[in-house]
Amino acid sequence: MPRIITVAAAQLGPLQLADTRAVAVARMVRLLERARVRGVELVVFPELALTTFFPRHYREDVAEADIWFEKTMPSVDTQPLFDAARTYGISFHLGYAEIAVEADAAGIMRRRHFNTCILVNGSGDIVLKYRKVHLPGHAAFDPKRAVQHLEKRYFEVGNLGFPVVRAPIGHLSGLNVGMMICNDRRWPEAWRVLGLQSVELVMLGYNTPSLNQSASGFEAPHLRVAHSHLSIQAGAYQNATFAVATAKAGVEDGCELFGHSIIVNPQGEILAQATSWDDELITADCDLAQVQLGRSTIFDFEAHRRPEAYARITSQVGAVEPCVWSRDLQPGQSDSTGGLTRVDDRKAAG
Ligand code: ING
Repeated sequence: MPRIITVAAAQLGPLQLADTRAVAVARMVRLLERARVRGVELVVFPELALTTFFPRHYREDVAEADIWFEKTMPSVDTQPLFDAARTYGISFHLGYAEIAVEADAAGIMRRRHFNTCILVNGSGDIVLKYRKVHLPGHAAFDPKRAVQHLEKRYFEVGNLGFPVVRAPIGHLSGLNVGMMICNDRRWPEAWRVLGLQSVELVMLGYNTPSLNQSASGFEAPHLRVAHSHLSIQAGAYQNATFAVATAKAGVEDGCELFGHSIIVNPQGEILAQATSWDDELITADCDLAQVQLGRSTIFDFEAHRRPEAYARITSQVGAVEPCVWSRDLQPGQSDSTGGLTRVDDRKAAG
């Protein structure tokens, strides 16, 4: 029995500072209705889908930003979305700002703030939750920037890792699903942690300005979309997984976010792409058998990966200066953590 599921990226147009959650939820319910008509079983909504991208707004007192956070999920405002999904039997991914009362690393119970997404199945169960790990931008007001990007001010680093779960989705008895959020897509480590858990479909939402806001150099505008697609296509290909990447797009309070939501297959090919910067549903049939080619050949991790050469990836945070060449520097000696005894050699050595 082929495992083929129809999925959708439900792109949202702009949400203004003045827009209520009810406005966002009503638009998302309309997209769910369109998804039902097209036989879609899994819908991916964007990052921070319930509000404007508020990290562009500086608040001296961060507690004022709590108005943009959900204290419960579902809530009165979001219940219509859960109800519609249950009525249609559609699973959905939702990105939102989460306040959670839970212990921190020091064991202190407190209100914690995360950039979060959840996967809700057709029965309304929250199947998976992820909290954004890679928070771009800055924590303090930056006078040099045209537009602020204050995710480090309003969110803590996600503390759930990059989980994958095999869960019934639509008519499939099991689908290996994982999630990431926006900036995470630019970090190959995020994709690989999901790939090492045999993920078959990665869901991600994003809010990405169409113009570079930092004053740190020129970036041609066309590269904003190119880099986004490059990251998603590479991540999908190098981990033999499908990916659904959904934008919040359009001009929010004068700040332009690009759309170009895409659905990508395990060969890194774009199966569908949004063409507007507004509410738009794009769909694709995903034949999960397509993950096998990469997984059994080029990206057969068990056969080909060499973690003993990758130590820098988890032991280092920033880059270090390289060794300086000299005649007595042996070839390969420069990576002090690499070139360790290969696992096979270790086995041979007993
Ligand atoms: N947005 C942007 C993103 O990673 C960004 C921030 C844009 C970083 C362009 C670097 C370059 O797509 C979020 N919300 O992470």
